[in-house]
Amino acid sequence: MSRNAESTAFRSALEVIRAVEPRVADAIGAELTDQRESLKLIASENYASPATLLAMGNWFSDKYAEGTVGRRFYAGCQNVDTVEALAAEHARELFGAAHAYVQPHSGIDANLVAFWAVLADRVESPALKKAQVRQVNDLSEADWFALRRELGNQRMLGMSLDAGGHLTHGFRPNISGKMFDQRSYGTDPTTGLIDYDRVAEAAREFKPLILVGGYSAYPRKVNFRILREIADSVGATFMVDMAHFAGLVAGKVFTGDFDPVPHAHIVTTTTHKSLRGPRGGMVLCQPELADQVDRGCPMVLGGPLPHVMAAKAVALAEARRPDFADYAQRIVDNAQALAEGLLSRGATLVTGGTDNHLVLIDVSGYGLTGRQAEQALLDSGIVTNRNSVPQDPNGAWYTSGIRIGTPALTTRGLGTAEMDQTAELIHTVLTQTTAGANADGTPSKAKYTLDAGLADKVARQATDLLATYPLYPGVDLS
Ligand code: DSN
Repeated sequence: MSRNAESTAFRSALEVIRAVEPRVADAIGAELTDQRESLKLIASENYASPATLLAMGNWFSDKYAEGTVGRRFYAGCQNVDTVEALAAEHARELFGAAHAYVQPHSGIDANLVAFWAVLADRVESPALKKAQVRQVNDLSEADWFALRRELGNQRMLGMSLDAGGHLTHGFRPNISGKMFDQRSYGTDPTTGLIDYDRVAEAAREFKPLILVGGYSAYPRKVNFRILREIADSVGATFMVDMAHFAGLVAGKVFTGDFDPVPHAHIVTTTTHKSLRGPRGGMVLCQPELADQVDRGCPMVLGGPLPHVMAAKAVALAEARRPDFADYAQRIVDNAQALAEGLLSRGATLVTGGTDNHLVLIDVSGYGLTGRQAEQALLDSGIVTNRNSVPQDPNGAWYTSGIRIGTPALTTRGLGTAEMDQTAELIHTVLTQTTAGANADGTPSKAKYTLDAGLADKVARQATDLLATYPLYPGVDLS
């Protein structure tokens, strides 16, 4: 396929948009420039292919298609059926899953679908059954009280947010923390690693209905075979949220005990992180949960997004190609090179390194909070996000960590040599940034000082580093 086709497609699209609201066309163009010029190290971001992006920009967006393939609540869904069935088939084949549900709009949607599927499967609730046969509007007030009573206080055990778990795994401000009586497992304070004996102990004491594995800021592999054994020992359903590392599972970097799909009863994911697809979610499950999962609409979801399901089909087809396995391996090679580069320059990393796509720097060693470090790096053209570290004294807003990941830069083609240069740039910024003070002289967790000339110099070096690896090389908007 010619590069010219990509330029023509995106240029024409912008021309059409510009005729209606030029400021939107300008913002889309500016976003491409910004993404091209910055060193994107946000562990949960990537660059979807032009084919994936284009599959979303069309009239599939106009179609309602509540229901499932071949069983819709609207007429005229034959083409939506085609793309939804294709996306599900690619997902099943790619991950070796018995069943795939590709309608969730996001990771939280996917997790909510999974939670409700497990509740419906495991909890005897006549009121829920009524709700699920699409009589939600017919439920009386007494039915709703019964539903709350029957489902309430079910227990969930997931990884704590500050140890690297996700807010949808039972964090109190999230709906998951309100739906469930929740308890969390952390990591060993010395090694930073999951202590499976402690997880087993917590499971024995708490007896959860659902044991959740998976993370968004844990830089190591997780042994899903052991977690499944723990779940089985207490009669829990084992759910894994593989949103962050789905690309490493797809690319067969995580296999055996580290592949969640053969071990978990139900697996959720987003499609836009290391998997490199469109922004969206997905649920994979074992056959006995399939019917419940397919009731995601109307329990949790409204109409699916057919344009995004089309893009999921494209991206999943891409991930089934042999070169995706090479890409997935390079993500990990790059993360390890980045970790080595930082360690050799004196940085402190949570768990002392990585064996996945992300690295968590404890920036307290530089005398900074995560917020100060994040902003100083951004001033220098390096896009990261602040993140709690285990037992973080600065909480979830200021934090003591910076999370960095390699899926995006690996997509651009950067390799291990460039990761060492990236480590040098990060280290330079962090060593040259000084924590600021509040007006009353007390230490500030947000203010900082970084010489503007140095920040500009690093930003230029970052741009130079990226120059050899253009982003969307086939797209010329000029
Ligand atoms: N926001 C995602 C992340 O950055 O990890 C998770 O939801």
